[in-house]
Amino acid sequence: MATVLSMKEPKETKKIRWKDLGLSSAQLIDFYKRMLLIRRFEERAAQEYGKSKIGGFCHLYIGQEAVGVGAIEALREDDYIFSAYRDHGHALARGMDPKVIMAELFGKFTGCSKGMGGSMHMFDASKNFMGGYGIVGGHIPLAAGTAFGSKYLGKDSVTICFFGEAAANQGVFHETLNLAALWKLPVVFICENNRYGMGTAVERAHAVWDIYQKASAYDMKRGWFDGMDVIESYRAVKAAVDHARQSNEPTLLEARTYRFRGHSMSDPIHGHYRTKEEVEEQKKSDPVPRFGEELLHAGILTQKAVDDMEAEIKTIVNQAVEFADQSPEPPADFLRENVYS
Ligand SMILES: Cc1ncc(C[n+]2csc(CCOP(=O)(O)OP(=O)(O)O)c2C)c(N)n1
Ligand SMILES: [Mg+2]
Repeated sequence: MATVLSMKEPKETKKIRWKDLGLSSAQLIDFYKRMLLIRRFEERAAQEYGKSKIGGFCHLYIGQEAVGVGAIEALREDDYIFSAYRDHGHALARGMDPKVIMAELFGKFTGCSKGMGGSMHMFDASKNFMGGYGIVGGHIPLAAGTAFGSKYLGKDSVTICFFGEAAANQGVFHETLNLAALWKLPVVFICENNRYGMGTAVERAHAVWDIYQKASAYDMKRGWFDGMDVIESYRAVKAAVDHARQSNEPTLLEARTYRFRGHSMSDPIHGHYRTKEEVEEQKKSDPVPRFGEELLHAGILTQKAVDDMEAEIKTIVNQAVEFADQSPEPPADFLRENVYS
């Protein structure tokens, strides 16, 4: 039997820390703050779900924050972002208003999709945040669409597209990679390999466990990075985005990450598909405290600054919940809006 895929392997990549990337202290603090905001926002969303303030599907991004923050920080404002259904973190990383995101979760009219979309349908055209999709892999060709549009119009904006590793087994993933390589589209595909598609482990579903190698069939640039490390995420995505901008060439990146919560709010944290010990082991690499400790150690953050940040974020999240709670439901006649026939 083949060896079981380990999150810790391969480890040979030399870590390039921020000094090599020209990041300022303010940017590094912003990375941490965004990850912390996502973490606290989603912890609160889980509580509100428990109180039935949020209904329907709700997939948390807890554990994967470093991927979204590192990747989105590598973008310009005119670049496009596509996400799947674990999208609150990406929306917050892009700077969407936490109030509007929470209101969407609550199904309120003040939400970014007027309360008609819910957790899986975050959207903000003003930030080129193109959603939020519930069909596994369904959004991957849409990302090729905006990339094609940029190239066709002679603009140098790049599209990035997040999806899970299970989506890389969908036919549409392969069809899109083929066209993106053939047509040389400025798109970076970011596969967030959190090791499970619902309760199915990578090694039970994929013939090739190094997801990034699937791009070799299309002679596409490819690579993997430590998705539990925000600096590594930034470094890898920045390089791929810069390359796409300069050469119109796509890249497939595999972020090796881990989801700490259940697949969705209706699922248990470990279920029968993974052990409590495995989850605890992975939490030793929790991207949020890991980076916080690094910044404290480097003297970029002080404990007082961290405490102040926690307090500020608590207020932001409280205000988001208050706003969502007090907002109106969509009016009944709005049901007919955006319906084709
Ligand atoms: C086309 C399609 N098939 C099945 C489902 C049901 N489903 C929802 S999430 C999911 C697993 C996807 O896992 P992955 O792509 O690894 O993303 P993750 O949830 O780990 O972020 C499945 C099978 C779906 N939403 N769409
Ligand atoms: Mg997965």
